[in-house]
Amino acid sequence: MYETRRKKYLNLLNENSISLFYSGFLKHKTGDQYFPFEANRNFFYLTGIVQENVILAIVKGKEKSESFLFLEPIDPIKALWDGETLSFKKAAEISGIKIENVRNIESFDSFIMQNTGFSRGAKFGIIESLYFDLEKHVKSNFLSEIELLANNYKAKYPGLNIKSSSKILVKLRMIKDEYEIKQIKKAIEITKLGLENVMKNLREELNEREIEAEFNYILNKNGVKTSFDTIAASGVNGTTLHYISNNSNIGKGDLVLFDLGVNYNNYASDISRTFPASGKFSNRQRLIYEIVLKANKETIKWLKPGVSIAEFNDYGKKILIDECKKINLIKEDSEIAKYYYHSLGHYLGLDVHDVGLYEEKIPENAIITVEPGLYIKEEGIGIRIEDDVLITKNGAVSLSSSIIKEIDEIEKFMKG
Ligand SMILES: [Mn+2]
Repeated sequence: MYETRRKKYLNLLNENSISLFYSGFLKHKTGDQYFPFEANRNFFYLTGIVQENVILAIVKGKEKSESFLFLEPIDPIKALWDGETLSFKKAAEISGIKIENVRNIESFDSFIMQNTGFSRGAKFGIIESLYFDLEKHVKSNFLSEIELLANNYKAKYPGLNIKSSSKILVKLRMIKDEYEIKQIKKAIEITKLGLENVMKNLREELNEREIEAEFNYILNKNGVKTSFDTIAASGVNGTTLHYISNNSNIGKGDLVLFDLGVNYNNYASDISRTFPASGKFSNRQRLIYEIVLKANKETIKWLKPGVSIAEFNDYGKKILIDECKKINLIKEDSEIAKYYYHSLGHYLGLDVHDVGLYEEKIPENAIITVEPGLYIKEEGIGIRIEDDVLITKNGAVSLSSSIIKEIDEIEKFMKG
């Protein structure tokens, strides 16, 4: 599978090049504590390996192409403390890179030197370019680790062109293969179990964090983690889009908005549901909920390959506008901005807000979220309903259709 992905990557690449992908390092937290390790997503996409300080080198020569993996050998002393790291054999197995191409990371510099020169060792011919994954992630004037590294190579090898592989990876990652669809389905399945436990235990007298714990409990039991910080927002808190404090007491008659997901084998789900803490929607809540639900369902029905993200956004928004006019919440189209202030969805995959060429049309086998919402601060109502859908040639298929969202079904479930 990873070999197939590397082949696809090679097809979109200039020849006479070496592409370098770095798994990354543990990020320091404080004292002797580190943040949990997250492998660089593009590195993982091409290797399946989650371990720090591993380098993938993909060489595309004129005649032949090959992949190499560089990692630390197992350190028996370190292993006593932290457990064993991947053996070369295991790394070869996971990545599909042949064992003779899996090497000690200490030999990496000489590998680059040898293959970019004119020596007898340069078996791929003349190398003209080095590709790095140079996508900008942080809005800052500081250079990222990978930018610093690319600059170092530029200084060390001024004869080589430095190029970015990021856009090629975005193109590939936008379109999900069968394995990826399966992982996301699995992530959604556990999300469903978590949300059912939430519905079962939701009561007006709880604090938001207590109900969040009911979700986490199911995740823990299933050996998975969240794919992003859970939002469990009651009443007016639901109108703050990225409310993650989850520490308010739930009020009488409140709706509670949950926006949450599971990371399964490095793939994310991203689901939103809104439940009445009492188990019953009020008439007003019902009215607003049905509008959001309509936008959710009709947009999913309408979606197909070839529509643009802009058209997608407009389609769902138009439904919200029309329905809000009908109930006299707004008079002019533009007034919707007061009650709906985010976009309708995003690509989903290895990252919860996954990479995608947002200016291009939505391709077949993309997975996107559909998440309309309405937020009426003055009434303490925040509602969002979000599903994860697969774009097939026959239209969108909701992968989260088994997570209930009809009012009757929710009330019935919560009644037990
Ligand atoms: Mn989302």
